[in-house]
Amino acid sequence: MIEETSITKAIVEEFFEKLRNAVESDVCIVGAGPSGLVASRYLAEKGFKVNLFERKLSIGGGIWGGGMMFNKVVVQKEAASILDEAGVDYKEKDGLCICDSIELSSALTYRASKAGVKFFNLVNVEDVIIKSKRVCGLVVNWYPVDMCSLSVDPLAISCKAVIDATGHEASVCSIVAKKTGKLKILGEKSMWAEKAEEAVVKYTSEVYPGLFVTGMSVAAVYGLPRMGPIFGGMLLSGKKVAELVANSLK
Ligand code: 48H
Repeated sequence: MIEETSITKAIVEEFFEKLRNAVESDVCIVGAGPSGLVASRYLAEKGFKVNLFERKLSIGGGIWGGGMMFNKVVVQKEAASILDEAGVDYKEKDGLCICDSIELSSALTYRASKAGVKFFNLVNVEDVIIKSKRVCGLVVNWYPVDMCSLSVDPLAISCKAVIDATGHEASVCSIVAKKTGKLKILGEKSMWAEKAEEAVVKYTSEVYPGLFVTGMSVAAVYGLPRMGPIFGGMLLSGKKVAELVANSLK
C-alpha cells in the first residue's frame, strides 16, 4: 500500500535534512554550468563539503544548447581528460573533440552528485555575507520569489569559500563589486576564441578574500574576449578553481 502522506513526509524530511546540513559548509558554488559542475566534483572528491546553487530548474547552464541550439559541444584536446574522467564519449576532428551536449551535461551532473555535491536548484543567490573584509557565506532565496517580485526575506548559508560560476552575468562578483567598491567588473569583450580560451583559465583566481571566479564570469570580471561555443576553457577553469580553493583551505 502506498500512502500519499508517506510520500510527502519522505520528500519533506529528506529535503530539510539536506538543507540543514548545508547551512554550514566548506565551499558554496553559484551556478551549475560547465565550470561550476567541474569545480564542484573535484572539490567534493577532495573531501570538501560542497553546495551548488542554481537558480534554474535544470542543471547544466549553457551546455544544453550547444551552439545556436545545435546540441553538440566542442572541446579542445587539452581538456579531453576531463571528458574521459566524466565518461563522456567524443569524436575527434581537426584537433577538436565533439560530444553530445545532453550527454556532457548529464555526465558532469552525475559525477558531481556521486562525488557528494549537494544540489540546490531553483535557488537564487541574491547577496553574500561579508565579515572582516572576507566573503564567508551566501544569502539565498527561491528563484520564483525573485521572478514574482515577492517581498520575502532570504536565508543565509555560511562557508569558507564562495565560487562565482554564474557565466556571462558574474552575478556574485557584481554584487561584491557594487557593495564593497573593492572589485572592478571590466565587462566581457567581443569574440576571439583562441585568446579567450587561454585567458579564461589564466585569469581564474581569487578576486576578493573568500571569493573565487571561474568560467565565463572570469571574462566578465577581467574584460576578456568571449570564445563562442567551445567549452574546454570552462572545464579547465573549473578544475583550476577547485585546486585554488583546495589550496587556500588547507
Ligand atoms: C543562482 C545563478 C545566478 C544566481 C546565474 O552560463 P553557464 O553555463 O556558466 P559557465 O561559465 O560555466 O559556462 C559558460 C558557457 O555556458 C557559455 O555561456 C560560453 C562558453 N559562452 C561563450 C560565449 O562566447 O558566449 O552557467 C551559469 C549558471 C546558469 O545556469 C545560471 O542560471 C546560473 O549560473 N546563475 N544561479 N544564483 N545569482 N546567476
